[in-house]
Amino acid sequence: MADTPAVLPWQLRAAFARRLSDLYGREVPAYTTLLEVAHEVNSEVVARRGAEAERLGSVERVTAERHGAIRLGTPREMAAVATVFGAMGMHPVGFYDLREAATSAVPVISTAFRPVAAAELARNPFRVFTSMLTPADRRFFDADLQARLEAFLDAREVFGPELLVLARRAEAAGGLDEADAERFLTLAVAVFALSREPVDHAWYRELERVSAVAADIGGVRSTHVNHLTPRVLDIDALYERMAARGITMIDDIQGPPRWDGPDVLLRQTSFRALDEPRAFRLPDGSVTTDALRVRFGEVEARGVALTREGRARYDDAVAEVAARGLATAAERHAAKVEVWQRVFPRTEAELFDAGLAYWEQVVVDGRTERRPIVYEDFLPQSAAGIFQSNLDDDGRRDTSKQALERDADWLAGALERELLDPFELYAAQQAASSG
Ligand code: OOG
Ligand code: NI
Repeated sequence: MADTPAVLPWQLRAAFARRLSDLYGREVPAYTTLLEVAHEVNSEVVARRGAEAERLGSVERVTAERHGAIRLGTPREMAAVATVFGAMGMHPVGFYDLREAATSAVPVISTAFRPVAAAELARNPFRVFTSMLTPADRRFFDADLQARLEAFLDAREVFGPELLVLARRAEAAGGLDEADAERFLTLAVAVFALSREPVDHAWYRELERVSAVAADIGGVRSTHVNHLTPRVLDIDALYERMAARGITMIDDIQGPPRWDGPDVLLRQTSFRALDEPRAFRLPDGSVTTDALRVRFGEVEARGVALTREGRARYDDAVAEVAARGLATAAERHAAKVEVWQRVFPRTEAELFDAGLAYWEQVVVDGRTERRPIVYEDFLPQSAAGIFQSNLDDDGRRDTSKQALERDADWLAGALERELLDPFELYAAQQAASSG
């Protein structure tokens, strides 16, 4: 049998997450402020509430936890990133169609790469929300723009051959030796650094008129991390404290409301995208500096994973609140609380008994007890809200045109690997725990 490699997939994942976080902190200083406030809030919650605060994850795990968001252009890039994340023990889970979930022009479909085994999640839960542009969707791009966009994307090389060779080696061998690991991490992190190469001004602005997201993806010859998101134990406290530090937050906390029942799924909020200086090449060949606002900071609080039935209740509740068309964040929040009190039980035990949420059987002091399984995934409505609240312009979409069919099977084909179903993963974890 071959020797165990010196650097295991989870160690690559943890090191990648740490280096990406350092990079993003240098590029977007407000992210560092967000991390400071998140640490402050987490320590205070644990000091105040003790062990109960750690029911959904130890303070060490929660404080180290991050998700990233990246945006790519082609099936080839998606297959390449799947190989790179595969080397780190991260697998594609779930299909999200943000074209449908967003009211402004967000022409992407997405998945999340993450560890799936409970032991791997416990070692390091780093996950990356990964979106892919859909240039063939006529509601956004006419045939001429599609052709030019695809030609532009096909001509760029985001993931170089050396990185892919190392990634394949890591996946096949279950890790890398020290020297290869160092090279792999250096190359992988470099992919997501903001490029200094001048952006073609006319091309970028042409795409931007259709969709700011399309311009961010297809207007440049490289990619970059869009945001990195720490996890907090009290997102309401964090929201207030960021505002007090002078950082403008978006209006809402997306997802479930603050209420006196169990925390379910995921609550998220973000600070607005900041101006970042970027070099542009003008039609006459000269280079100038302008500002782009695409990258932002986000924070999240995680709750218990819901079953399909629980999730259907959640989706109905969100739709009911949205249908009221309320004008302010305070009104929307109050409406959510009111709906929640009607549709969700007040205790975790009732959620479990009704088959609405997943649990894991654990033995505590000789007694078996049901513990919540934490939601490790994302929410399409919240993701759309996060995308949207950071666009200055809604872009345009022609709904009289035929939508491009894209589904989980199509995405699995593009990724050249199995696309896992989050519900099945949670159900298997629950079943395994109770023998
Ligand atoms: C992704 C937006 C969605 C989340 O956490 O739901 C997201 C993006 O802006 O690329 O990050
Ligand atoms: Ni995010």
